[in-house]
Amino acid sequence: MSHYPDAHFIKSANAVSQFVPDTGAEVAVAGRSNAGKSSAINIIVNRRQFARTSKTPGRTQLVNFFGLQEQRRLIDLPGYGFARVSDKKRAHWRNLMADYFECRKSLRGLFLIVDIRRGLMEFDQQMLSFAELVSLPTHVLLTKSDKLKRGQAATALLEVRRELRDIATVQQFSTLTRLGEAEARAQLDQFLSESAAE
Ligand SMILES: Nc1nc2c(ncn2[C@@H]2O[C@H](COP(=O)(O)OP(=O)(O)OP(=O)(O)O)[C@@H](O)[C@H]2O)c(=O)[nH]1
Ligand SMILES: [Mg+2]
Repeated sequence: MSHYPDAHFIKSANAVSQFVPDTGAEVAVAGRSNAGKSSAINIIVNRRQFARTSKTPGRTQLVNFFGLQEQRRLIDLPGYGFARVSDKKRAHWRNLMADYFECRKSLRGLFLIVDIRRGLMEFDQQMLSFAELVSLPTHVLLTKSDKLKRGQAATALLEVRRELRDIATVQQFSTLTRLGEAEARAQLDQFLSESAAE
């Protein structure tokens, strides 16, 4: 059964004016294109193809709002670092992200999805700096852990934990083996139950 039986898609937004009302609490999921954001959401919510996944990078190009419960939302953000888009589209993406992060009072936490084989890349670092600047609690999911041998995955985790210092927490994750599922869910629940920052 789904951890959130009433989970549902609310809407996709391409501009601030289309965002859902900024009340209650929400958690955003960000990361490089194709890192596995939508897949991670599906595992955490325990629903297949709840958020649409794709082998083609750049699948999620809008800010997608999902309702988990009354006044509790999960946001699937468009991936960054996708090379094959025009400068115009990239600028639009940047502005949309900046608008989202700057305006959402209901934002309680950020899940940063990182491919464990790549580690933290430039865009991830930028996202982390931003989260730190606005004191947004952040949790990194090192996903696709199934693609590495156990020892290699453990080393990658230590390396990222060292780089993050106390900026964010981090864990291994895999949508294939469902490694880290319970830990990720507990983190989501914790973010959503936190009260708004003053
Ligand atoms: N082996 C493995 N494959 C994964 C995992 N997570 C995601 N994938 C695959 O990676 C690809 C991209 O996954 P998505 O969830 O669509 O990635 P995304 O970050 O939402 O991508 P965009 O929306 O394009 O930015 C798909 O082919 C997934 O099946 C994982 O933990 N293990
Ligand atoms: Mg996606």
